[in-house]
Parts: sequence; structure tokens; C-alpha cells
Amino acid sequence: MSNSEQKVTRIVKLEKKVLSKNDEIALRVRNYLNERKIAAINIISSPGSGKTTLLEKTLSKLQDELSISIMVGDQKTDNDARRLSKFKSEVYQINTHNSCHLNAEQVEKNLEKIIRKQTDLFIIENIGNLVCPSSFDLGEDLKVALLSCTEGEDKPIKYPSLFFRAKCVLITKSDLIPHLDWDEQKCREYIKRINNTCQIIKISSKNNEGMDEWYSFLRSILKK
Ligand SMILES: Nc1nc2c(ncn2[C@@H]2O[C@H](COP(=O)(O)OP(=O)(O)OP(=O)(O)O)[C@@H](O)[C@H]2O)c(=O)[nH]1
Ligand SMILES: [Mg+2]
Repeated sequence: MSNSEQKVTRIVKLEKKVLSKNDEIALRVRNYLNERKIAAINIISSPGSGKTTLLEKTLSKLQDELSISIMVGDQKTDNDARRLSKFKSEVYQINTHNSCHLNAEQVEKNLEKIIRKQTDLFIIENIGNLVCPSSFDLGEDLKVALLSCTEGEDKPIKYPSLFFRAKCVLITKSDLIPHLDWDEQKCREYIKRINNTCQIIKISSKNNEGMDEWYSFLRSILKK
């Protein structure tokens, strides 16, 4: 075996080891949440596609109906947690500094800071990144991918790993569509090419298009 082949083999083995340790912890997180009948989602997208704005809208609509706990990941700043702390939910910000995704250990370590007896729904807003976060199981029931129309139609086929794993894909910022050369049919076709069973909801946090369907989706995954 050549030197470069040996190096690649070592990297693959190391990656497998990191992921299997992460999966073990994610299983503990999943069991902890299941025992308490708490539904959990992991929201993943490119930076700025509208995750926190969606959560602001969601909390403002559902905060009197559901008890919601949120963990937010960003490399730096607590901007998102501050935006979400105006609502009734429990919010905790994790800063990962150099890492581009949250891992299960960070979630497990901080769970008890935000999970309450009455919690119905646990939402993780992952770090803005379309690639790395999708490989790390955090103990959630399902992944939700956001794709804003301003990113173009082809992201699902260029970065398939997230779209392949997502149970629900939200096409965001639909209020901007009239101002863009963006082909909705093509975008939906690309998503379906990667994942034929996910639910696709087109939403706008500005004019509320699709938000009722999103709230129904959240209600449909609750466990108590
Ligand atoms: N027109 C329009 N703008 C939106 C919508 N949703 C979010 N935005 C804007 O998009 C920008 C980024 O929104 P955020 O909610 O901070 O995005 P994010 O995905 O949480 O960003 P990161 O956490 O940094 O990855 C802000 O200026 C929002 O006002 C929408 O539905 N329509
Ligand atoms: Mg955010």
C-alpha cells in the first residue's frame, strides 16, 4: 500500500471512530427524550436561510399551546439565543468555536439545562452549514432542512447528504420569489430526486405563507 493510501485509510478509520462514539451518545439522548415523550427535531441549513426567524415565528404562534425547549448552535455569539429568549421557551446557546456542526456530546451535556417535565418539543437549531451537521446524529427524531429560494434550485443535488436524510424540507423566503430567477418546479424535482418521501413545505416568515402547514407538521410529531 502506498503512503497516500495508508493516510486515506487512517482518516476513514478515524472518521468512523468519531461517528460511532457520537452515535452511542446520540442513542442515550434519544432514550432520555423518548422516556419523557418529548419530540425532537434537528434544523439544518446554510447560514442565513431563515432558521431563527422561523423559530421566532413558531414560538410566537405556539408558545401558549406547547412547552418548547431550544438548543442553538453557532460558532460564535449568542445572537440567536437572545432573539429566542423573548419568548416563553427554554433556550440554551452552544458556541462551537472552530467546529462546523453540533455533536451529540454537546447536546447531552446541556440537556438538563432546558428540558423540563412539561416539555413537549425539543428543537435544535444547528450551525449554519449545509454539509457537516447532517452526518452527526444528535438524538433527534427527525431532521428538517431549510432551503431558501435565494440559494438557487440546485443545492439539493449539489449537497445531497442533508436532503437525503431530511423528513421535511422547508423552502423558505417565498415572499422573495417574484424578485428572483428561481424555478420552483425544478427545485422540487431536485429535492424529490434525492428524497422521494420527504414533505416539502414552501414558507415565508414575512407573509406567513405555508406557516399553518408547518405548525400542523410540528403537531403531528408530538408524543403526548
Ligand atoms: N424576505 C424574507 N427574509 C427572511 C425570511 N426569513 C428570514 N429572513 C431574513 O433572512 C436573514 C437571516 O435570517 P436568520 O433567521 O437569522 O437565518 P439563520 O438561518 O438563523 O442564520 P444562521 O443562524 O446565521 O445560520 C434575516 O435578515 C431575516 O430577516 C423570509 O421568510 N423572507
Ligand atoms: Mg440562526
